[in-house]
Amino acid sequence: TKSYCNFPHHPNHEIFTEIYKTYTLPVFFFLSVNLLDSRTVMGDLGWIAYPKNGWEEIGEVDENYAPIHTYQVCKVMEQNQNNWLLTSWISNEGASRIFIELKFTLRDCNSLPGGLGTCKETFNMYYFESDDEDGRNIRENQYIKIDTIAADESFTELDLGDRVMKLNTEVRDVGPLTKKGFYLAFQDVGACIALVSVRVYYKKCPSVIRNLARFPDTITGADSSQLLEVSGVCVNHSVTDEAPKMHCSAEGEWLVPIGKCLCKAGYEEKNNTCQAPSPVSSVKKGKITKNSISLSWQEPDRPNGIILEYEIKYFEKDQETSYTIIKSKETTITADGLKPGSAYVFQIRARTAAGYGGFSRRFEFETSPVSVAASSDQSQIPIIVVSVTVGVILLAVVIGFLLSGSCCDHGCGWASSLRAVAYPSLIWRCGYSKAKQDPEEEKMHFHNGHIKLPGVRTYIDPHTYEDPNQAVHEFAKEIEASCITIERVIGAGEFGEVCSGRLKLQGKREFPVAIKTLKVGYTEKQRRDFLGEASIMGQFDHPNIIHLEGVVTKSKPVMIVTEYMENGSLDTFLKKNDGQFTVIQLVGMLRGIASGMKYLSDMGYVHRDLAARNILINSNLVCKVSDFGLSRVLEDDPEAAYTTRGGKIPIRWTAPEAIAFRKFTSASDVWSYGIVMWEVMSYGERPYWEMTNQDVIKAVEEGYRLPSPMDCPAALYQLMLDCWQKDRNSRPKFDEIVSMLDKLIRNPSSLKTLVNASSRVSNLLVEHSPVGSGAYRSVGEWLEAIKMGRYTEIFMENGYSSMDSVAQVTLEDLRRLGVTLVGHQKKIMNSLQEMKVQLVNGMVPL
Ligand code: ACK
Repeated sequence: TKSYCNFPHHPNHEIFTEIYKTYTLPVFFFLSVNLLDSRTVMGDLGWIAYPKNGWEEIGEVDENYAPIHTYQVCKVMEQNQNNWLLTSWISNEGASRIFIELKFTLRDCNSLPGGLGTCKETFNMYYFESDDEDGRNIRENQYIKIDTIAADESFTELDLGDRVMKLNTEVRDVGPLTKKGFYLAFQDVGACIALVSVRVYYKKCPSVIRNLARFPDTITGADSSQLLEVSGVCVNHSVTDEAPKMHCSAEGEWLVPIGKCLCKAGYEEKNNTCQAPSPVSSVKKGKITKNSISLSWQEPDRPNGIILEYEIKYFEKDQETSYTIIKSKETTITADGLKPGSAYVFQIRARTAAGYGGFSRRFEFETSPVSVAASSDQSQIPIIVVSVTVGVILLAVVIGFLLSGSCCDHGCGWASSLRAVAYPSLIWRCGYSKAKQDPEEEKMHFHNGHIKLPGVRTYIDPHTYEDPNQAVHEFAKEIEASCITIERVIGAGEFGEVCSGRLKLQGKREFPVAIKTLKVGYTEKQRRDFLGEASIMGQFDHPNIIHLEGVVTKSKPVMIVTEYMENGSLDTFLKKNDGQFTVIQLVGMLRGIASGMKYLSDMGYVHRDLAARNILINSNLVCKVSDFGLSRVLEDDPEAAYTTRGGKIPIRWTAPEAIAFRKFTSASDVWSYGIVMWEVMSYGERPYWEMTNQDVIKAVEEGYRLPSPMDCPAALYQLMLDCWQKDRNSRPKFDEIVSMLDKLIRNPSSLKTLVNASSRVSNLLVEHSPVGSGAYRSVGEWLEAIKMGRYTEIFMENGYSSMDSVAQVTLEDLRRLGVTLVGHQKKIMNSLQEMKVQLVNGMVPL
């Protein structure tokens, strides 16, 4: 039988090496922990074949003389084959779900010379659990079948000739496991197989620090859809704000962080720790001789504890590899034993009980040259003059300090100009103006008809301030323009460009920000409206609300500075990443938005323009509500259209009562939230597609609602429908939405039930849905309609040029065509399924 098999690895070593290269390419296994990898076992695998003349190990070695454990069997000519290959005992190391990855080649039966009725193209994989190594020899029927394994790619004589390697990779998972380990078994029933490698592994979510909480290495759950809720432990010097939790998915990903820790008073957050003092920022030289340099410095701006000592590192310029460290409890030192006339670089850092802070920037000073030191007293005159001048300036600075506070506190007056002369580095020290830091406390001083209830913060409409500038400075910190570096323009806002850049505040590391600018030539009203957004945003403090860093009003251009959200607006982001997220990830985004909206509604703030385009998303996929325009007639929203009553409203997102009689409430925000849910689950599809605003108003009034997005869990679609109840009092409140989403996240199997194709169809606004819009004239039109236009060419090239031929496409075909993203496969298959349902119902002819 060997002649039929002629496996590429045996005896043709050259071809084998090619296979080996293929399968040793790095894949994604960084979250998996191997329990067995036959490729890396140097000695005997200890596997048993039964009967003895069935599976056989091929005693090959690779180019490094490492053994290659490949087993083959090829009894395709003989009847009733039942060949077992049993592995040795594999400990599961506490994992309750394990994965088995098989690499194998399989001979195509059709390619064998005629009459091979006995030839098979599959084999079976089994397992048997046991607590120890006894039990491998139990009877076959006690093994539990995992699956029948078929090849995606079988090879023929022709392939051998072409040396085309068709190595199959199949992965199966098994769980829940209840014992300490298990055996695997491979049963051949008459195929021509070479089992090239077996890898057994489990997955885990690796330990991580998020929101200042440490989450341990966590083995994934037993169920493939299970999310394990894991509690985090606050890092040193931090305390719980809201109990930190995350969810470890079956794929080994951390999802849906909830809660956070905060650094204790006196500590600041740095690289996920609350550890250390801030760097020393100002270092002055003192006496300098030809062999020594004296230095003094000030305590770090933020010691974050008691400074125990300083570490001073110095080295001769360009000789960094050889440096000296001095430790000192004082804020002065003298470095001696230096070379005359040479430049030295100094860096200083402080240590508290929490450890060392970062080093200061490099300060460079030069020792006196020999000639100067050795020369007459006269040569010292310039030094004395300089010293006296510096002394005078220093005195002026000290007085300046006493009189006017710091430059960054009050703008740069005469004192700061002097300081700029004396300490060039100081003019870069930036900070906030003395704006009131805690609006809660300050609110007591500003009546404006608002009474602060204990424990309940309420939103104050900036309109209630006679002087809008007062409102801005009540809630927003003034930032000096010199603290901001603008890097690039990222978009256009109503009032001017939106830029990305960096903000460097005193005692803080520089960090990225978004900067909205007010264009030149603005009117007073435009300025007021522009800054109004900051007055609103500045009142909020929530992880799902865009955070205001501050405003620049004292110089031009006027700017609003917010945290930077790497992935920009949610609608664009989802469109760009169509089909790429798990349902849990999407629900995580929705949970964040709902949580932000709950906060806003608790504050008594009605958003009025909640839509995916007004949600920003960062690199951790955290969504934050943004766009708090003061003129809540939505001048700046391109989606907003004038209603018959003259208001400007984003019709598709707005509740009927708000459109009809401007009844904007948190309940109308809930309606909009339902539309956002729909946008998210359909990856940024436009609500009601290309229907006109008038048609949308009419359809909604007549009781039509958007159909479920494709692949949408029924529970989520039900929640959308609840948000779109005509009676606003029947809609859920945001806190109920948050609880509902939390429940779904904790119990992901509840998300498995999808809205089925036929009920989706019956609920469609049929004439407007791209999927339901019936007879597509071409394959291209159909693929475009479901946003899969990128595959049109591949379909056409492979003979799927008519809708009739497309109707026959199977999942296997899609894979063969190179549609490898599961999200895309689902989208295409569901659309086909839907068209078939419509056909059966006689609704839409194909
Ligand atoms: O979709 P985008 O990239 O995200 O394009 C728009 C653009 O500016 C005009 O609004 C982006 N944008 C607005 N605020 C921020 C922010 N805080 N972080 C990052 N991008 C932002 C938005």
